[in-house]
Amino acid sequence: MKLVVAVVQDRDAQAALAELNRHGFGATKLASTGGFLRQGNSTLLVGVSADRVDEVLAILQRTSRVRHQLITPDATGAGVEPGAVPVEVAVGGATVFVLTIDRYEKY
Ligand code: 2BA
Repeated sequence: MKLVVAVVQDRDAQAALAELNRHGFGATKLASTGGFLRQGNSTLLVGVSADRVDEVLAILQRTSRVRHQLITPDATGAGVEPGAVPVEVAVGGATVFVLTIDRYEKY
């Protein structure tokens, strides 16, 4: 048994959930916040047998897009410095962790 933990952009989460459900995977969506941009994103939890992990990864790959975002660095958190230059960051598609689950119970 594996647990796929995937951080995706909010805009991609519904499509990912729909595809996961369509293919018979159970999933949970948690509201999360990126530590760098401090903006909302979605974390999907998908419990899956080890032999089907690649199917889940393929779904996440095709439903998650890379988007480019301009941010103005605020290193201290005290406010953007005058004259600070915006930089572009590429966000997404999906940041995925696959964990081995020792035990899975459902009551
Ligand atoms: P954020 O932490 O808000 O990061 C958004 C995007 O900002 C990242 O996209 C990356 O392109 C950029 N970024 C992050 N940290 C940076 C830094 N120190 N310097 C310059 N640019 C930086 P993604 O890599 O696609 O990550 C999207 C979201 O996935 C992240 O949102 C975070 O919520 C999650 N994530 C990414 N890597 C993670 C990790 N190793 N552990 C846990 N969560 C992670």
